[in-house]
Order: sequence, then structure tokens, then C-alpha cells
Amino acid sequence: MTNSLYDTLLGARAHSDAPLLHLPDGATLSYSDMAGRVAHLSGYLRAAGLEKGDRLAMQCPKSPQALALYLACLHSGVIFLPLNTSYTPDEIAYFVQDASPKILVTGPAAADALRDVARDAGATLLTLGADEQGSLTDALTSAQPAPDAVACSADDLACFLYTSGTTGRSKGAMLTQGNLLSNALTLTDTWAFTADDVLLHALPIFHAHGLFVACNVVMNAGGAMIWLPGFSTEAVLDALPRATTMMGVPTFYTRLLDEPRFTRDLAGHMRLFTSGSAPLLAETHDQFSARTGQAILERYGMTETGMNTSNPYDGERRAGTVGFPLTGVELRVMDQSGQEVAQGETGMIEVRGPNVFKGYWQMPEKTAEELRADGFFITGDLGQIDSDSYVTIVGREKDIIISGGYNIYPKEVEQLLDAQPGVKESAVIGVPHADFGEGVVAVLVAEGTASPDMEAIKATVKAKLANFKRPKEYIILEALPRNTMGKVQKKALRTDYADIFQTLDHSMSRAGE
Ligand code: MLC
Ligand code: AMP
Repeated sequence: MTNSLYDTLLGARAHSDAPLLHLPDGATLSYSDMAGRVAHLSGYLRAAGLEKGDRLAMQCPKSPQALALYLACLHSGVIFLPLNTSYTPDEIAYFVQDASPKILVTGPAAADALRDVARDAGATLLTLGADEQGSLTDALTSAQPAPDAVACSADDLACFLYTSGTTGRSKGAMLTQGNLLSNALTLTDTWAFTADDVLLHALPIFHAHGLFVACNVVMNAGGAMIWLPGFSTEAVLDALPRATTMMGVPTFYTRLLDEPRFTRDLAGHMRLFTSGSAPLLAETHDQFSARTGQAILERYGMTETGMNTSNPYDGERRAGTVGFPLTGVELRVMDQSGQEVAQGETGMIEVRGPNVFKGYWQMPEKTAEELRADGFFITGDLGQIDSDSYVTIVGREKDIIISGGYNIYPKEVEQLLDAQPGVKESAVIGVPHADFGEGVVAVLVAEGTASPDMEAIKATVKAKLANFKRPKEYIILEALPRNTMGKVQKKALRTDYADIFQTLDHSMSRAGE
């Protein structure tokens, strides 16, 4: 048995001097450089006692070594668990308790706050900074490289990605080697990636988009990436002339369009821009085409399934749609009684294919709720298929907010707000936000007549929740609107506060640019 995923991404080019990463300081890391790092890290993991099926959690700033750690886990058969760098120690504690990794690698700045979390979960805490320094690097000096990849089958687990639930409790989506490999092969083909491609990589690498869609596809094709630490308009404008392709969330494209220096001349040589993780407004698609002459290719996916659909590479990329099911992926639209709806009607999107995950870690009931016995996954997205077979996402049945490509589960924020002194109840909603697509708003009802202490509440929210989940506006009402069954009418709230961010100049509210 071999390790097809590792061999496909890196093993097959372990001796190639072709560039893999172009770094901000001008240095380039080749495929063989990366393979050397991976062998070294893998040797360390094995000497530390990690075996196939063990877990390693990582909450580190983006760096080449962080990517090497992911690949070293694949090389060793260790399950890789990447965590959003914005998560607070409280949030990390839950993931680490749930997944019981043997090693937790964190940025140096977070180490003190996570020492107890790691100890309580029985994990060894190591550090890895954006500059690649830290105790992991120190530990490597005495490690021997592990030359051979551990044999793995398509059904073996490769990664856990945590995704919040409508109950507020996060679930670890178990992705197999086969899931990741099938998506990498299909997308490379669908989007015509080759060894000549240079992808402008400004996404984070702790989610499916930046790690699996971007890195796996480029590595499978043998291409290179311009490796930026995150999205900054300046850095992207600077790097664009050296790139052939870019993958982004819609916020990347609205920010670029806000910039007059983003012109047809600057973008004209690009082979492909893709968008996903959140709806791309048809208006953004059209503005982008008018400015650059290029049609953004929108695709649709999710943590549990990887990518499901894509607009065509050759053919009409239709604004407002997510294109067609990928090769090997079946997609159907179902009504509430479990029947397929007529063409053009709206229903629940379900998908089946080699990309669909194995289930939620240690949550068989949750798995059974969302993964049908016949293998179809119930996405929670509402959609329709038009007469030309284009799929359109028209809404979501699941109560989530997608802000700048990150998912926020209102329930999780509401549970925290409801527990605060002076708060009787709360409703958390997403409303249009020019920069992030949707912005989080909290509507509170006070306990008694006194107003709650908003400064204290905001401080608690800041301590407990990752920054992207924090409400950007708070409203206090005497009562929440409810229907005759007593259910909170979030739709009415979304209508009432639809304009709340409209008066804000989003370019002024962005720090660091
Ligand atoms: C940052 N902030 C956000 C936010 N990102 N708030 C809401 N939503 C977000 N996404 C906060 C910051 O903490 C800060 O708050 C304020 O907003 C302004 O921050 P900023 O400096 O403007 O943000 P920036 O660092 O530029 O980040 C914005 C971004 C980033 C869009 C570049 O969020 C991003 O990289 N998003 C990509 C998400 C992604 O990769 N998703 C893929 C999921 S996989 P304060 O209070 O501190 O000032 C998936 C499957 C699929 O969904 O289909 O792909
Ligand atoms: P996540 O759980 O972070 O993987 O988020 C997946 C969700 O993002 C999907 O279920 C959709 O609701 C949404 N999503 C991803 N891509 C698109 C897209 N192109 N258009 C609309 N929604 C999308």
C-alpha cells in the first residue's frame, strides 16, 4: 500500500527543483526543499510517538513550515487539525478536548494562554511563529528525517476540520485521504491547472479553501504559489503581475474593485480568478468583468464535502450561479418530503460523491442527521437548477452567517449573550455589509428595566469569541418579534436592520491597510 495523497501532492516531485513557494522576502522554496522539511518534521513526529490515526492540532500563523507540518502529517498518516488563528483559548480548549491531539502547535504569543489547555488534554505544546522560530524548530535539530511515507488507503483519515453546529457545539468533520485526493484531481482538471501556474495565495491555510482547494490543486499540478501571509490589497496589487491565477472569497474582489489601481492592465494577463466560500454578488461579478475583461469563476463547496460545483472553465461563467456539479459529484434538490423538486424549483441541496466526508468525529447521531444512508449529504443550502443545468444557491436553511468567508453560528453567540448579567434573551443576525458580505448584529432584550452593561458584555465577548464572530453592532429592544408559535422572527429583524452597515465607510473600518 502506498500513500497516494502524499505521493500526488509532493512525493512525486520530492527531487524536483521546480519552485513551490515564492516568499515575501524574495526567497523561493522548491518542491525538493519542501520534501526535505517534511521528511524532517515527519521524523520528529514519529520519534515523538505519533502513529497513524493520532491527531496533531495547529493554530499557527501562516508560514511555509505550517504548510510543511500539514504535509508531514499526511506523510506520517497523522490526522491534521488546523485551527483558525482568531480562536480564543476557550474555543481552542473545546477542540483540543474533543479531538485529543497528541501535539498542539501554536504561535509563540498564544503559548502561555494555551499551556493549561494542552496539559489538561494531555497534549504536548509546541510553538511555531510566522518567522518559523519556536520550540518545534528547536526540537527538529535532534530529529532524524523519515524518508518513507506511511502507507495509507483512500479511506484513512487525513484531516479534521471543525465546523460549528446549529446547536452551538462544533463538530469535527472527518475528511479522508480519498476525499482530498478526489477533489484535488478533479479541480486541477476542471480549472486546467498546470506546472506553469503561479497562484496568488492570500487565503488562510486553516480552512478547506486555502489549504485543500488552493494548495492541493497547485501541488497536484506541480505549479507554484506566491505565498502572502494574508490578504492585503497592497500586497496583492504588487504580486498580481507575477501570478497567473488567484483564488479568493468575495471580500477579496470587492476590496480590489475599491482600488483604482486595480485595472485591466494589471489583471489582463491573469488566466483565472475563482471565488467561493460565500455568495459572490452578481453585481460584483459584473463590475469585475467590466473593469478587467475577466469573468470570475464561482464555485461552491463546504467543509464536509470539499468542492461540489463549479462554473465552467471554458464556457459561460454565469453571474449569480455556482455552475455545474463537478465530475463524479451528484447533486440533487429535494423538497421537504424527500422528493426531488421539479427543474427550476427551490429545495434543499444534497450531494454525494468521493468528496463527501466520512462523518463527524465521535458524533454518530449528528452524522446520521446530515448524511443519508444512501450517501447523500444534506448541505443546509437551498438551491435550484435552471434549464441549462446551472445551480444557483438561493438561501440557507441552516441558521448561519457568512462573513468574509467565515461561518458564524448565531446560536453560539446567542448562548454567550444570554448568559450575561442584565440580558434576558438575544437574537444574532447577519445583515448586508459592503466589505464582509454579511455583518454580525446582536439584538438584546434587557432583564428588567435597567440597560445591560454593554462595555462588560463586549469585554466578555472579546475574551470568549474569535474576532470574526463578534457582533459589530448591538441593538436593545423591549421584546424580540415572535410568530404565533413563539419562534423568534429573524427575518423581520434582518429586514428592520438591513441598512445598519450602509452608512459605515468600510474602507475606514479596516485596520492595518
Ligand atoms: C476580520 N474581521 C472580520 C473578518 N475578518 N469580521 C468579520 N468577518 C471576517 N471575515 C474583523 C477583524 O478582526 C477586525 O475587527 C475587523 O474585522 C477588520 O479586520 P480587517 O483587518 O479588515 O480584516 P482582514 O484581516 O483584512 O481579514 C478580512 C479577510 C479575512 C476577508 C481577508 O477574513 C479572510 O481571509 N477571509 C477568508 C476566509 C476563508 O478563507 N474562508 C474559507 C472557509 S472554507 P477588530 O474588531 O479587531 O477591528 C469554506 C468552504 C468553501 O467556506 O467553499 O471554500
Ligand atoms: P463552511 O462550513 O465554512 O465550509 O461553509 C460552507 C458554506 O458556505 C456552504 O454550505 C454555503 O452555504 C457557503 N458557500 C460556499 N461557497 C458558496 C458560494 N459560491 N455561493 C454561496 N454560498 C457558498
